[in-house]
Amino acid sequence: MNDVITTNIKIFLLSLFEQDVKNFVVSPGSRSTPVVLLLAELATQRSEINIYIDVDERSASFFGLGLAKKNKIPVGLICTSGTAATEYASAVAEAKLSHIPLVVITSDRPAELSNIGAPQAINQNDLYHGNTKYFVNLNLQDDSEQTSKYVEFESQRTVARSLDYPRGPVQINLPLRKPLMPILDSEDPIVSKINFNSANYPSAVPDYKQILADKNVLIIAGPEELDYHSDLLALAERQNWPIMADVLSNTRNGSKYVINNGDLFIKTGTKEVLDYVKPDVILRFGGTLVSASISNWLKEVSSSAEIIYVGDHELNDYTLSTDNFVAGSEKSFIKNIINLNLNNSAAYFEKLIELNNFAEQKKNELQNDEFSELSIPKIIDDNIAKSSNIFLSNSMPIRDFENYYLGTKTRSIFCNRGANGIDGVVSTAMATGIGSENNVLFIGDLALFHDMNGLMMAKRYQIPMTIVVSNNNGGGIFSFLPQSKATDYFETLFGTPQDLKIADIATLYGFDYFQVSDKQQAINALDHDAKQKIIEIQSDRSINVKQHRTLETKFGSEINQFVIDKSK
Ligand SMILES: Cc1ncc(C[n+]2csc(CCOP(=O)(O)OP(=O)(O)O)c2C)c(N)n1
Repeated sequence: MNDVITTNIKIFLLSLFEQDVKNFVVSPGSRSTPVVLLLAELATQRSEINIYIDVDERSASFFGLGLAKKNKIPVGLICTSGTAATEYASAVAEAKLSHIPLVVITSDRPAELSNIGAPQAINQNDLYHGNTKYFVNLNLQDDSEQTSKYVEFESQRTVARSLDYPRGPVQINLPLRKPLMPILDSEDPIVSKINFNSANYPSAVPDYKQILADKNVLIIAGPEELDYHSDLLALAERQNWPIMADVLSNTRNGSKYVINNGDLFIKTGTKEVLDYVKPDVILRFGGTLVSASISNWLKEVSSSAEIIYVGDHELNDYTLSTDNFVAGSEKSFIKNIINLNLNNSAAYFEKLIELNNFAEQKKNELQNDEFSELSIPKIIDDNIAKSSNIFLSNSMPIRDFENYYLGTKTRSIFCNRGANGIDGVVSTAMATGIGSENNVLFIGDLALFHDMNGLMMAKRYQIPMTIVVSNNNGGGIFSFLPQSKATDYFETLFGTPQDLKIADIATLYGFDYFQVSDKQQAINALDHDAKQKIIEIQSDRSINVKQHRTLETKFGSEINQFVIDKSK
């Protein structure tokens, strides 16, 4: 016979399993004992269950975020009571903003140990308030059939809530009373799957034919975790609409409909260029754009262009420029408009693509084979396996990829771009590398130091990973910002050089290490068959700013001239 705690925890875990929670990241502790022991036992019976162990809850939560990002199914995080649970806060905030389903399971003291000074007892009720979609305190120790039925229902519904659009994190708090040892090798209760279906998606789209017919339509594809990229490309092809593709849209894959230089056009273009690219209608997909220039431009063009924003992004639009929100499935929306007969000419599409091709060629000529931070995106793209994933850190790696990554292959590109944190980048990247043979993380020195514990997971699970570190000894982004003029204080407050040796980090975690100072060395290092390696590229923050600005100025005058010539 099972005791109550064993029965209800088994029901809880089987319920999670029924709702597809099969990956768990567990951090050790005492209060979670019955949950993790029964989970470990369940994993011996169900091969689909994977349990990853990470002693650092902060890193564990980002690792869970990475697993959910990659596999697009919810991941369970399990920790003990106390500050362990607060360590999850940053990853939970990121998950909320980037719509990643995380099921955060926090073990807790029982009610009678609250607020009386019991050890390791903090207030865990709705701990991530505002950053989770749902919170429930699940009492597993009431000896009643009704409680067991409730556990079965509520744990399944909570997972469903994490998957309900827009997806996001949920917290299940488990107050547990001693004795905490469950009965192992005992019979499993029967748990049935409950189906949660959504009828929210529009089955028919309002009459967009009127808005879209005979118009210059520009698709803007923003960062996206969901899988509708091929539908979007098919739409572009069918209707002859160009796609201005954010680097995180996962649509930069060599399609001739894709414009990868949107940020540079808008950042460096004169009024003539902006007029040249101006559409009548913008169809927006995906989340907040990496490019601040395109976001600002949206505000300007909204006075003359109709902007339709499609998707499950909580109707978020910080540019405040949308005229029509279409909340719901992008796939359904695309299905509804792809075959509309809109009588569009291909002229707008052709002129934008021509401009983009010219821009791409000029950009490469202007870089002139110089080895700099600017050249890293292309070197990485040209010299890693076709199937390799790329994880980009904030802040310069993602920005440089936005501008200098053409994208000719079908790759998954990841970044923690909900809250743009430099915390947890290594841990998240490691998880996205699980199950893939080739993975690259491109990161700055500070973000690497911030989350060095993430490398423990690489070592423990032998995750194949090439880490390319652009080491400019501090925060490179700040040299682009107005505070760089406060020279008396800048280095101390913003530059923050750490003078740490990256080679020592490689040694500590068992990575091979390469320091490269020219393009050929970088290519050789990328090509090296070490399964786990760190490639360090040293650079200088002030030279880096100059290189960016010089290239942008030259690029701007080339495209301005191109547009003037075309308009003659
Ligand atoms: C958790 C967190 N703390 C601080 C910041 C602010 N921040 C943004 S970029 C940055 C510096 C990053 O430096 P590095 O990783 O070396 O990359 P680089 O800017 O040189 O490309 C900082 C501190 C942040 N985004 N997230």
